Amino acid sequence: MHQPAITGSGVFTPENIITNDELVVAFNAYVDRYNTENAVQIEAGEVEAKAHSSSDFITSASGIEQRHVIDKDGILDPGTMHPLFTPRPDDAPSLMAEMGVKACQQALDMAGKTAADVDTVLCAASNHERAYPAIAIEIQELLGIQGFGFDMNVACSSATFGIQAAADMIKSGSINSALVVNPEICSAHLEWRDRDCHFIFGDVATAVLLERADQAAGPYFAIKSTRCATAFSNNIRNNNGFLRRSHAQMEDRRDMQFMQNGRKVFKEVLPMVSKHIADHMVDENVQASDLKRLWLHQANKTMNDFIGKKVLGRTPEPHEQPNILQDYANTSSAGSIIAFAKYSNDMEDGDTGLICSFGAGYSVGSVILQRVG
Ligand code: CO8
Repeated sequence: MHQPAITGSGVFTPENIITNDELVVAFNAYVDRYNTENAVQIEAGEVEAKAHSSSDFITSASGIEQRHVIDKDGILDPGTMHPLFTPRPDDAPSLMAEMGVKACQQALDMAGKTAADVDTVLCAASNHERAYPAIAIEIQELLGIQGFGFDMNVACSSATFGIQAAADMIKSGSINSALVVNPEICSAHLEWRDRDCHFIFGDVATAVLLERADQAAGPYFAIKSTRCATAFSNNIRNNNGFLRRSHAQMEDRRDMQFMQNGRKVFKEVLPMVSKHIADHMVDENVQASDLKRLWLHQANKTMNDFIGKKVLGRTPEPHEQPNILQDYANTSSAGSIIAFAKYSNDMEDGDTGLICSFGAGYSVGSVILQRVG
């Protein structure tokens, strides 16, 4: 059995930022327009009036202050309320592949490696912009990697499930290295016209390079153990899919975008995640006092505060459980990897940390890491 390690990480951050205030101004303009257009039906009780959103609510309910997006103009146009991307011909790189390549290149540079050192690309994300060919294979082609690639989707847990899949292949010897890449264009499947969720998501791409530890060119994080779990729930759901035409459901329907029962998710996922991490630590003989850092999924600050306190048995210091959601919002599978990429370079030889992601499915994945070098 070979020891797998994370030897490099990368984050591609889109330049455009939408602050909560900007988002709320656009949303409230849309609401006013909607209520005016539907004034007669609202008056007759046939249509429900929409309510304004508020920056204060967003910050206090989620901890999110802004989000990065690929297209800002479409989202903030009250007549559009979703991003607008120029269609690309089949012989041009797709958007997800382009973002993914940028994150992968950073991970390779950090590890001091090139495409020639990589055997596999796993594109692990919440959505893939087409059914086939796999985005992973396109990234493989754009980077000039030999070997193979495939796409996988476990919603917000895609990155940790991808790390487990790649680490297991390295352990067994079927591959020596893999790029696990998470291009998340959350803005395109968020319903920006729904005040319950319009503030939740942002766009980003992350990547980690996994290699056999004995092939690392510099300091690395040994992957000591991984654990994945799922339990079916309809509380986070998106009904878009290839059967739409067959169901005669091509219209603009609410359930074709991200939908969630946020309160239920909160109540059900927190105990699941806390127990998952606690069991994983017990089985691997990791004490709370051994953990120098928690890189948690970035959905909600209150959720992370709760999980951090449960895991450490006390309120974590900010540097022990870094949050990035105030700047990025929820970026689905990429969130815990942004936290890891931005807050791991100061770890010292022998330090232990834990990545944990959780979300739709329900799904939860944890990765115990130890710094070497
Ligand atoms: N402005 C003002 N008031 C508001 C707003 C708003 N924008 N939104 C809601 N309110 C009101 C509500 O109407 C409600 O009013 P009332 O009390 O009168 O009924 C009140 O504020 C409280 O509303 P909520 O109960 O909804 O508020 P919460 O405190 O529960 O906070 C959250 C809402 C922040 C959404 C919270 O429930 C949460 O974070 N839940 C967990 C979310 C989570 O982790 N989801 C994970 C999903 S992500 C995932 O798995 C990946 C899926 C794939 C990616 C999809 C990309 C698009």
